[in-house]
Amino acid sequence: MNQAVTLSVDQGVALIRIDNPPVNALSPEVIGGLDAAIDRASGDDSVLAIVIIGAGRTFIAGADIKGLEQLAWGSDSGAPEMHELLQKLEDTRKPVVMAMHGTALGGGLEVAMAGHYRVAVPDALMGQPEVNLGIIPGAEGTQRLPRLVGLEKAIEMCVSGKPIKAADALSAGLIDRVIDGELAAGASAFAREMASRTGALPKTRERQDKLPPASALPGMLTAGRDLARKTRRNLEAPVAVVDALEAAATLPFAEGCARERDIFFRLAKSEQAKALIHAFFAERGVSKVPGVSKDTVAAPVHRVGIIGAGTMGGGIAMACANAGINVHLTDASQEALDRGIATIRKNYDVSVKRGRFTPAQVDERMARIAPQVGYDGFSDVDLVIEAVFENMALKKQIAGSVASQGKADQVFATNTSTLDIDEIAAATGRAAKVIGLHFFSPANVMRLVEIVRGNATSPETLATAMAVAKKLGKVGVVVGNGPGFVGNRLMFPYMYETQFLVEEGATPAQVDRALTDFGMAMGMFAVDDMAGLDVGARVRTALGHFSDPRERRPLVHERLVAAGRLGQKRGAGWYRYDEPRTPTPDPEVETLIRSLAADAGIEPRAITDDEILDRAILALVNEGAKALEAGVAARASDIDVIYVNGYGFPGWRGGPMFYADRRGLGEVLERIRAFHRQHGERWRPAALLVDLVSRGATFRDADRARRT
Ligand code: T1G
Repeated sequence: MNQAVTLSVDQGVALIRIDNPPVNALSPEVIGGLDAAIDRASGDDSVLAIVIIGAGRTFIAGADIKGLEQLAWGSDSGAPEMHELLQKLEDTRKPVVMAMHGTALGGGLEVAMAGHYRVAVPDALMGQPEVNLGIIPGAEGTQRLPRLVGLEKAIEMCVSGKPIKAADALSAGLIDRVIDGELAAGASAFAREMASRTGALPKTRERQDKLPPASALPGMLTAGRDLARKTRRNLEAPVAVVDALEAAATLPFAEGCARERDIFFRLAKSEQAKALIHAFFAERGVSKVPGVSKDTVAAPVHRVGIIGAGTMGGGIAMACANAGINVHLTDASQEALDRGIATIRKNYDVSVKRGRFTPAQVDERMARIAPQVGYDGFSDVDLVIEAVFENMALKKQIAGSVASQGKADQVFATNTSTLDIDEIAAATGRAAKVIGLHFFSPANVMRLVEIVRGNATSPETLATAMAVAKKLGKVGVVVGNGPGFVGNRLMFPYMYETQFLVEEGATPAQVDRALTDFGMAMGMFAVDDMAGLDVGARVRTALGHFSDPRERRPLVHERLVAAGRLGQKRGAGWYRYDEPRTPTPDPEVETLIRSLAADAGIEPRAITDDEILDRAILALVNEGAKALEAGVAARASDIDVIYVNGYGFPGWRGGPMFYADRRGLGEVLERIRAFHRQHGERWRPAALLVDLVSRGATFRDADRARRT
């Protein structure tokens, strides 16, 4: 036994408690402690049955991912050695009952499946999320899970990586009982019941009854591989996990486990595992903000006032209502308000059709959103979020009239994506309570929120905004107040590069295909059409881009706007949209591009996909380095989190800065220097990049140096 695992005996039940905060990860101490505890309980004649339970907020949330990170980067010391413990658990002669609350994930569920029985509280979550880290279950989970829930359910759980709730687990055969009352007591009672039974204890590894007949196998495996390829595009692990699950249905248990291990270790050192584990810790790292400690008091937020019921305001209202927060939603006119509420209702109806919410849940959420004209009650809300269209004068007027009326600890947030937070804050007379909360459309879906820190924003206001982002289930990344903050600041050089490429000979479709082949969720031209070309034009003007006449400026975008081709909402932009959201290349646009380029003396040439990718992605990287230099981004990993969660950058590449590291900053700098020679000032390499290359360092090294 050790600090991480304790044992107590009560009325014949040995209660083995795992206590390894914050999430009872399977560290070597936990594995060693469990092993010793089982030995003790097995050897104690007063013990009739054993219950294994987690202390704190959860059962075991998996192997220690810090160890997996070491394994991914080459040291074998991080590999979880679990086989002996699992065998010992299963071969114990006294009933072993796994009692689950919070999350039983990855290695945690694998430990649970080696027990003879499993019980859980109703809101416990159980799953094999390993594919989200670029690996597969490595502790015999791919061999035991199909034996408990059948091959199809096992494939669904392992390919999606999504956890299931206790009720689903019970009907699937993963657990034996749902415990409504106090878990330890309920599990102990269940264990005594099992101990009173005669007959052999059920060993999962010996179960065959749930495995499919050989005749059904090919169909299930094909469906599984199709599911993996369709729903987890470009990811290796979801396809590989089906191979391991196949072994469960075709090989004896021990051979199946060996097959699993081979696949596990091959993937554990893969580039995708490195990238996805980086993304995991990068996302957790955003909560470490200089000046904001665990002791900084965040004001509680139970009531929010949202100004503007348009696309953004409506989406933010839904995100708040989904998180159980009451919302006052206002707009300038009853008509605008009604339109906003109707859109919210329509979006919820779509969620019901997709099975995300029940009609009752929608009614509950709609009841939380109180539409009103005027600001009645706004002085008492905990947080005001202003989401009116991008106009400084209007935002300052609203900030001045609303924020100045607010109760003392009220926070005023603006959803601006381009405007100066400090200027808006100055209009309130209480700048310490003002912050930027930059949501991404659709705000009820997109996980990212840029939390924009103004010069006067207090640590408490920052802590409150970070807590609100977490409560909304968002990833809140704190950024500095600069033009375009971080996300948009990087996106513009990326977008302009794609527009220059089509002037030089590529087509929008070729550029977008190269980007989606690279793994981007959408090509840049399709994104521009979805967001609306007029929005891009307004932001460009607001940020003062191309105010220097010597600068090369894109030729086509403003002509499309002038022609009313604003994108999807007008059925035409860079593409034509006969079907609502299906882009079709439009020869009219290609003719326009060619003629404007010719007028500007630009000779069309053949452009490779490699050049497209380098000019687009490396524009992101170079600007990212400049954002770090300017201090608007605190860490390179924050930029990765912003691009993976807000701009459709592939998580399996870790994010633009991680991608550059893996590619080799030396090669990246060389390419950028070549573009600088060819295309001029806009490609001047960032000083930070030049410095890192000169020291043979990476963005990851720079982040680590910042942490110390
Ligand atoms: N290992 C190490 N640290 C972990 C961890 C883990 N498995 N899970 C969480 N943490 C840390 C996290 O970094 C953060 O630290 C703190 O806990 C709180 O996390 C053999 C090989 C459990 C649902 O993929 O999904 O088992 O920032 O902010 O929002 O087959 O954490 O405070 O310093 O996310 O309440 C499989 C990963 C591993 C689950 C809780 N397991 N974790 O969410 O808190 S692979 C997973 C989560 C495996 C086996 C294989 C979530 C959570 P810090 P948090 P949360």
